[in-house]
Amino acid sequence: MANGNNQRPQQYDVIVVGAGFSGLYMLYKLRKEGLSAIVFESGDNIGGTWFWNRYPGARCDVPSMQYSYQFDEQLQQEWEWPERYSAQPDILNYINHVADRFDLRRDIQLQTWVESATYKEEKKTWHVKTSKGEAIARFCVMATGCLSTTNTPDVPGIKTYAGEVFHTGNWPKDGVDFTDKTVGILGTGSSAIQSIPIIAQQAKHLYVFQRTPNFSVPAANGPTNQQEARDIKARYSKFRKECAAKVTGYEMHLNEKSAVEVDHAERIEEYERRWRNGGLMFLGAFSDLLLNQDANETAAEFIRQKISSIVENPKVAALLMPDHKVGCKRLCADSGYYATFNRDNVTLIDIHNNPISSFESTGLTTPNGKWEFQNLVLATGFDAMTGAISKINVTGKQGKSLRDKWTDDPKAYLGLGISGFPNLFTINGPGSPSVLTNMLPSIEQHVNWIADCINWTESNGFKSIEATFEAEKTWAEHVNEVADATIFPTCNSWYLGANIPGKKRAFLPYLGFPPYVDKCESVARNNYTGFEFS
Ligand code: N01
Repeated sequence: MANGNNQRPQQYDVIVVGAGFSGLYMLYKLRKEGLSAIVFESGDNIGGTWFWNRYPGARCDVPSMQYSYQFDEQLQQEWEWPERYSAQPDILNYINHVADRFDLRRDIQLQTWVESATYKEEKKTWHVKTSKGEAIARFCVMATGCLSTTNTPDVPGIKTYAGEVFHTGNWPKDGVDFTDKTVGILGTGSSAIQSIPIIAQQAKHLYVFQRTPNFSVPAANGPTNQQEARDIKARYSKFRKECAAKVTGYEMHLNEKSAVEVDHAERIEEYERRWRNGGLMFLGAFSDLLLNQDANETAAEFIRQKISSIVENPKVAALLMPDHKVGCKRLCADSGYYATFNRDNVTLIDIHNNPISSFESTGLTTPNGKWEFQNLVLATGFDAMTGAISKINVTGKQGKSLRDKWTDDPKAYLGLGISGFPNLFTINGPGSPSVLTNMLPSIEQHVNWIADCINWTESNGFKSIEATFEAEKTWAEHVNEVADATIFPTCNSWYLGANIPGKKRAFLPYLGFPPYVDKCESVARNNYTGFEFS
């Protein structure tokens, strides 16, 4: 545990920041390696993303049998997932089970906000200051999550709004009862698309303020297919390896054919099949949906037709139709989202053509009218990938601030190490596949790599390891080069940092789990090329 204010800082081999999926497995792994570690967590319990995102309808869009740890065979054999796509309480339950099963809690300090982390060059150690004291370690691992710093938009007058305000990414623990309330929701990304159908069932009236419509496909969630689960468990480790060989690190059932080379009937049949089966596998309908704009347009048009067939009011349907490429903003998976706009108690308000002029104490005004509501839900997303670390005052060599560095240039070598910041590792940092993949295998791959790297550094008698400026630069160029060959840069998304005013536009995640893993393994095999040691 960290000390109180008057004691000497506790010393560890490694300090880990964050007790979500990444931090928990990092702790488990470090212990296995015989290293001492402490995890600092700001929440009053563990779970990270799945602790904070308790909004109605919060659910994972990667199938449960894949969105789980694979490091322990017995765990993956014994655990039973109730649904095809897990709801937030079930995932949190699983995380808590893992923490107890592996006795992790004794090295996790909750309700501890990490204020700063400072690298002491002469000692080659990290000094971490928290809300509860100080601690020192040779290594520091940021397991702070890719989508954990909420974005609260700076709309004029928003602070004068007098009703209760809830952010989907920081939802009250005891839930919110919207019964008989008029509710406004700002944003129409994944979080909104999941919560809108449920809030609409409760609220007296729901106003949905939409700046950009999003593509969504049915999740087709339901109870776990027991036969399918048994089949996977019978060959779990082989199944995991097969998934790791997919570009996204999960099974997309990618069709090798091109959307523009098959005839219309075959194309529609494939889209219909995917639409019925549900989930993000829709993007695997053809091999070129993320690569070729014409191919992508066929999928976009298919979804627009679906919107038009579901939503009864043609004007509302037209407003819900995105004009960007499918997948350039993350595709959403829903349970009854479009049909919710057929309800009498739901109103869609376009704030793209008629932006919010201002908030007032009872609601907000657009050029088209004044909208009053008792509760406001902000489903306005996150400062992704760099936001959480940038909130901590991280100071590296020569007193350089990581926040300043990332303001100009948000990059990390392999999303793992940062030049100027020795002995600091990021799990799923900028330049890692992370958010374009199934997060769980990505997390485990990073943790395993970091643990091996720490071991190698120490066993070779080095006191510090640092990504070189050149390796970091070359990797970031490669990340962007790969993205430029896809449809990803064609719209404003959080992948590009475009949702945060003033944030430098750069494609943050790396597309391609298998080549990424190969690269990391090759770097390690060759005595950590791109890193320097002292
Ligand atoms: O956030 P978002 P999210 N005025 O950034 C709008 C993961 N996730 O929390 O597009 C008005 O996608 C913004 O509008 P625009 C998943 O990776 C996964 O929904 O910028 N509107 C947008 O509509 C996901 O992609 C799951 O024009 C403003 C919305 O707010 C990621 O988290 C579930 C605004 C934000 O959408 C983030 O999703 C949930 C402003 N000033 C989340 N600022 C699953 O596994 C922002 N908006 C299923």
